[in-house]
Amino acid sequence: MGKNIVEKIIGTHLEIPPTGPGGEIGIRIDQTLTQDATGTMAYLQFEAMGIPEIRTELSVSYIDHNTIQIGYENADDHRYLQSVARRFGIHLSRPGNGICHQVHLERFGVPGRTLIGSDSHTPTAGALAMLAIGAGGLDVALAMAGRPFYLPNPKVCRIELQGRLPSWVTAKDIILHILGIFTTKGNVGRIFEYGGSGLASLTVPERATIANMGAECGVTTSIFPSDDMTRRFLAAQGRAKDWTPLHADPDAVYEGETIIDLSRLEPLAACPHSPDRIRPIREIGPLAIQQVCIGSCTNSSYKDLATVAEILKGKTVHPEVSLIVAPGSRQVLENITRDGYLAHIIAAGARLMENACGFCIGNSQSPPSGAVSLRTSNRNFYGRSGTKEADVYLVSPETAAASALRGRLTDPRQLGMALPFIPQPRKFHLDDNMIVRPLPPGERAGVEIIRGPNIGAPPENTTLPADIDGEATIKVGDKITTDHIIPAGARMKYRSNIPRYARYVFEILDQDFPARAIRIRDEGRQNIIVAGHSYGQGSSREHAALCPMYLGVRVVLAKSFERIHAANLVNFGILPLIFENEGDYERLQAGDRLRIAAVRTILEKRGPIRIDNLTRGDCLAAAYELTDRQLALVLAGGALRAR
Ligand code: MIC
Ligand code: SF4
Repeated sequence: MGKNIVEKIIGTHLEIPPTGPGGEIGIRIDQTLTQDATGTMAYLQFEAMGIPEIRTELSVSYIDHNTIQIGYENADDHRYLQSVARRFGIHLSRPGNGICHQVHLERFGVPGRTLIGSDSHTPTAGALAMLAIGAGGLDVALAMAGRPFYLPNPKVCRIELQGRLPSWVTAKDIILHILGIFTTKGNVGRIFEYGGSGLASLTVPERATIANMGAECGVTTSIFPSDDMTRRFLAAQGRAKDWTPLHADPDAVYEGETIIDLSRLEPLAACPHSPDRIRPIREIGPLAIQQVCIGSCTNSSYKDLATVAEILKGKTVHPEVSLIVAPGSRQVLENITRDGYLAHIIAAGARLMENACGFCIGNSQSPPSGAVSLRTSNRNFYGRSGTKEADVYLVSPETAAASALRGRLTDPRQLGMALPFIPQPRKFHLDDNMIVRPLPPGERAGVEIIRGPNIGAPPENTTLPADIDGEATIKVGDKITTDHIIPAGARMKYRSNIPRYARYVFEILDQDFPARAIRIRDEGRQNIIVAGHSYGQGSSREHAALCPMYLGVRVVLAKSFERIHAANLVNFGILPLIFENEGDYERLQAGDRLRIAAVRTILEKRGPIRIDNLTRGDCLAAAYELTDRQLALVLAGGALRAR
């Protein structure tokens, strides 16, 4: 029987075979990436493991998220990261060099290799036929230490792209269409593998847009074949030697197939406040807009910005609109500058931002209250932009540029101009002078690691108590994202200081949560979070587990979980439980006193969990989908303690 691309890569990297149906596998990791907002904690954890240097082929530490540097915290984090990189043999991409996923695609990604990154959009590198997966920082630290990475044995679904996109319809519209089909929930454990005749006209950066936003579907990753397009991209990056072909066998087997005829697609938008609320632009109509942000790891490639420049050329942004442009990398910025495109963008009145995450994570360019903001990024979760009362729509760069000129949501086909032709450069202007290479092995040991006052040791959990005597400290609904659990934006500068950052747990839903949780924790009881479906959607930030853990959360009882967050909960010794009967969710209220008698013994024997609701004189059944490895971590109080 033939193999698909995922099976081929897993086949050459498998270290721990599947533990039965629905079980997990362990694979060897060739490359890792971190970014600064999750990286400090990942490296603190790596340090705690006492390993002298990394054991991967390549590990890169990017500084791209917290580049604002108001106060000393971000700058101290950057200095810590730089010293850690020198000490352990890690490449460092300095602030200003670009967004991790864009730079990794340009400079480091290699077809057929495995990559994990402490960022949920790590699958972007699937555009280069890598098996690239987002994970919590602790999992990345373990991979750097040479340990296998565990993932649910994947269900590989084929997405067949046929035909060609019509003019003005883009890769962003393809992935928005896919989000409309698959939505943001119910895809845990799946991998999307792309194939079909439609790939012939999709360049690597366009494939990267699609792979990037697969993360919003909640899939483990997305992957494309390595074909002639891949070869041309790597050659343009001066890395032709990194290319090898990689295709699915003709008789490969999949768990399902979805066929998309590209010629039938049209410009789309994801409406507030979820990336799967997809509607055609023509149907939404000419909504007045106040802000347009072009950039992020989804849409900030050379072609994206060159197209935007051609649309803006000789025109001026609408007087009511603030147009923000943030290139994905310094390479993109240098190339659009040399080729003359940047001048058109600036002349049209765009505000040029640093090559960094910036607006996408809400640490700058929050829109005015009640505003409509069009963004080319990947997430429009409630409050993520930094303005709760703003409506964020996710669109293609073409739609964004057309709308910035008109001051209203505009289908770019209405511009009445021919689609600009942007030739793919045969060779990009290349410059790696903002990548600090590792020191030779003999010189690493003496490097001093520099820690500022904001950088604290990662807190550890205690072993799971014999009984849970807890309270439903908060009850939340469906699709609670990690942005709800622990905000990024202006709060992100406390990423290396858990006691401080923990003050913002559930800030946008319930500002009293931390004080309540600390009171219960200090009474020697446990906090329990009660949630609906897809708890923990979105980012990989392990702080969404670590900060609740610090506040004494021991159990999350939900209808379902997203993959990365569930893994993070287990890594920090928090027990993820699932309602056996979803109806029980309604019978439980915030503030209810909950007891799980003999929880340790029951888990050790894999017995059924019963939760007594002492407030209502009620009881309910809960399930747990934990492998033996995960169960051991929960009992031990997390992966750092279980080593
Ligand atoms: C995001 O887009 O939400 C982030 C910020 O990149 C996160 C990582 C983080 O919270 O640091 C992600 O996607 O994993
Ligand atoms: Fe950065 Fe936004 Fe991409 Fe996250 S989604 S890595 S914040 S650009």
